[in-house]
Amino acid sequence: MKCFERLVSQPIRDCLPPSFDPHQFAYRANRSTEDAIAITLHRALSHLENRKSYFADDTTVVGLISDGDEMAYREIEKLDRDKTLKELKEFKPGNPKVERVRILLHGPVGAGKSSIINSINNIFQGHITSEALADATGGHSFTKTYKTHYTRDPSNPTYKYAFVFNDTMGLEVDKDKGMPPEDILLALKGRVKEGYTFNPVSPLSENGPYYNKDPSLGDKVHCLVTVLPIDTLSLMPKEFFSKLRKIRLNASDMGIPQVVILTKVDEACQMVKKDIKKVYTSKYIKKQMETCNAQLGIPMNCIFPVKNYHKEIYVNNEIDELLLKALKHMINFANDYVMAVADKAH
Ligand SMILES: Nc1nc2c(ncn2[C@@H]2O[C@H](COP(=O)(O)OP(=O)(O)OP(=O)(O)O)[C@@H](O)[C@H]2O)c(=O)[nH]1
Ligand SMILES: [Mg+2]
Repeated sequence: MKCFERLVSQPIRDCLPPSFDPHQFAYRANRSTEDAIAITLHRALSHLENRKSYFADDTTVVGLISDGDEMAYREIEKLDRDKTLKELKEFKPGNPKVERVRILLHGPVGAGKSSIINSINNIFQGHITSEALADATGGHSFTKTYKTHYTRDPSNPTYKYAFVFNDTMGLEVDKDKGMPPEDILLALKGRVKEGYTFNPVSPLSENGPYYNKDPSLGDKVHCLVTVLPIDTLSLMPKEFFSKLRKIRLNASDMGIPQVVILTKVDEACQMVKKDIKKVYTSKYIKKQMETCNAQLGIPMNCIFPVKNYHKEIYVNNEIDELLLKALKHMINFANDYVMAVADKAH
């Protein structure tokens, strides 16, 4: 039986399409019966939870549906939305050489990178927008080109606020699929020009027309954001975390601050789905934040769980609050970085 498995298992795995259902465990690398049991238990318990059953356990699986601790693990101080928005609108980088701080989003396919850009834009515009196109079909990355996304003042659309986002193609576990990690490092250094279409089998060439030979401080990235979908984090292979960690270590060597955004909190926890304000009391969400902390080495206070706008047709304060908290930190970190560069120059 073992011999037979060795003979046929790899060829079957090689044929699996990238869009293969993540809950299908057979012939999938690094998946075991334990994962299947954990997911099945979760489904069963979620079902019971919907019928108002109560569990007081604290295991990973039960945590997924638990009502959470009485004590929140992060202060849920009410963010003054209008005051924060005003501060962000009036923000100016602390280094005169930089007109706008640059935030780069990277992460797996379908993690919600483009949706974060849209969601933040929605807050500033006061209505639902689709600046960065998002897609639900899965498989390979929908975003393929390197583009800077500005947020404009709705009362004066020629005025752009002092922060920009760069969206990237989704990363994949397999080599030669998804965004080449080398291109993320080039983007961090400001080497990738606007409009470049990523090529999974070959990183940007130094001699190509989209290679920026002389990047300014403003072209460089000032804060790197790793976007991960919290609902499928436990299915993410170890190799993928290693890939992300390598990128993070390279960014650290360049002194670039980093943030992790965990999207899809509504899909991960029934309690949060019902009431997004409970995000900091969900044991499951806390556990996933700890996984990121352990796997990537990112401190807990740099990890932000959020829910993006995806099906809503109006903006609402509760969704905004989590996104604004994350944005405020990204901008503060990016500003600290550009100010440190200014200090070094003197
Ligand atoms: N429920 C839920 N869905 C989300 C959330 N964020 C994104 N989505 C959905 O997830 C899907 C993928 O989102 P995208 O923003 O296109 O993801 P991406 O990381 O840009 O994906 P690629 O460009 O393909 O790499 C879309 O259908 C979104 O509506 C979230 O917080 N909650
Ligand atoms: Mg995208």
